[in-house]
Amino acid sequence: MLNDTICAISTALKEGAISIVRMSGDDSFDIIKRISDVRTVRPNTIVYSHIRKDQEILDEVLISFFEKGRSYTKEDMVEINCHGGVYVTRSILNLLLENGCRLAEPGEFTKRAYLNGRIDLSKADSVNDLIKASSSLQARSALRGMNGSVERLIEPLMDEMRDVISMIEVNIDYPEYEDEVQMSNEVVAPYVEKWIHEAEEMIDKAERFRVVRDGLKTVIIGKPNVGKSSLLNALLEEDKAIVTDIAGTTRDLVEGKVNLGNVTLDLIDTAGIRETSEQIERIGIEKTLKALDEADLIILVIDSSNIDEEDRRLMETYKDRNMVLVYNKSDIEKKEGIAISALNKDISSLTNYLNERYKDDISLVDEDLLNNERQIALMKRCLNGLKELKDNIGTVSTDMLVTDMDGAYSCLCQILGKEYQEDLIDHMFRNFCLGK
Ligand SMILES: Nc1nc2c(ncn2[C@@H]2O[C@H](COP(=O)(O)OP(=O)(O)OP(=O)(O)O)[C@@H](O)[C@H]2O)c(=O)[nH]1
Ligand SMILES: [Mg+2]
Repeated sequence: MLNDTICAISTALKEGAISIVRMSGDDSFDIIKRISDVRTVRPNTIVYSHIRKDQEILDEVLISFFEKGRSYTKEDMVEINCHGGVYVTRSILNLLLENGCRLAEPGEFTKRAYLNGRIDLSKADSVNDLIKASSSLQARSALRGMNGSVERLIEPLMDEMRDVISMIEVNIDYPEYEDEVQMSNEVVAPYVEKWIHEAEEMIDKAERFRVVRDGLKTVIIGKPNVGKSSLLNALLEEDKAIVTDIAGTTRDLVEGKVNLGNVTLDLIDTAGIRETSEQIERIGIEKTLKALDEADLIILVIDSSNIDEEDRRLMETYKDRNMVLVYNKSDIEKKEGIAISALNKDISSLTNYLNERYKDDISLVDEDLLNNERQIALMKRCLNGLKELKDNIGTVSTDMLVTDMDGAYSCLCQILGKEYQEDLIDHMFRNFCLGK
């Protein structure tokens, strides 16, 4: 299906100054000549023209021509900048369809860019991430990905693994070549240690950064009436949750998203935790506990004017989690530590603390990292493979290690969407001039 010519409206389909209709494939230049005033196509130029249906002018447009090999998809491409009305844009698209184009599937232009070797799979991931980005951290990390950060990150590891695999295979296939390095399990072991360490570090950094980039799932907990909902409202700068002086006001989870300069929090305000026989409140408390299971960060609110055993029990229960202790109602009594007055919207000691605490993770935006779930999952598979390899080093012969190594290596290939066998064979023949 790579041979057919595809088309799509590339801009949002709503009223606007301009819209872009795109076409990619071998027939692009022929088709545009049929439906416009263009007679000769000069690649890499933009021309002023008219789109016509049955000789009648449909729109006055600018048309860009991209030649095979130098376009987004690496195929011949045409982009029509038309007036941004829904009717006009759709009519032009229909005209392309009537003249032999097929409607592109979502992501198909980028898929072609990948299949035609213009970008690897990690870059294709990033194109999508950039389109979906809703914060500056997300956009910056996606742009880095489009610039090949994932390849830069894992290529040294891949090179080294490939070298070791090829050397073992050379030992197996050409035992008479005595001048080749002899790969014993003792020689392989330190490499494996190093790879495990590198894979773990890549996963750790990627996960830390993903949390700050996509928003920390932050659950506000505490006894009833300590000011949890007041804190949520102060952070969101709106009266989202109901606040009263009645203990047990919040029963359901109340959610909101806030960007505190650098850190983005996905906030959940919860029902105050206490023993209760009241049915609705009890369901609320169960929901609180469930939200806590999935939290990246817990904000435990304490009323500094009224600390008791129950507060201490909560501190003890969550002390091993990623938890921040916040002393609220500092207007009544001020404690050492992160002291705020949610009532007075005086919460800067908390927001400053959070920005400082996640500074290092945020600064990872300037490093080459794995960017998404897919890539991290593959790196974890690679890591598991390497750990098995490490376990096997003591028990199997060196040539048997190649199978585990192959498995781990192929996960890295998949991150970039490369064919494992081809990649390995290319490398072998490049590096070992066996001459036979
Ligand atoms: N003085 C003072 N009062 C506060 C402060 N924060 C909250 N309050 C008051 O404390 C009471 C309870 O506040 P909420 O925000 O509803 O407390 P909560 O923890 O959400 O309570 P539940 O939903 O019942 O668990 C209200 O009367 C608030 O006005 C504060 O910083 N100072
Ligand atoms: Mg509340």
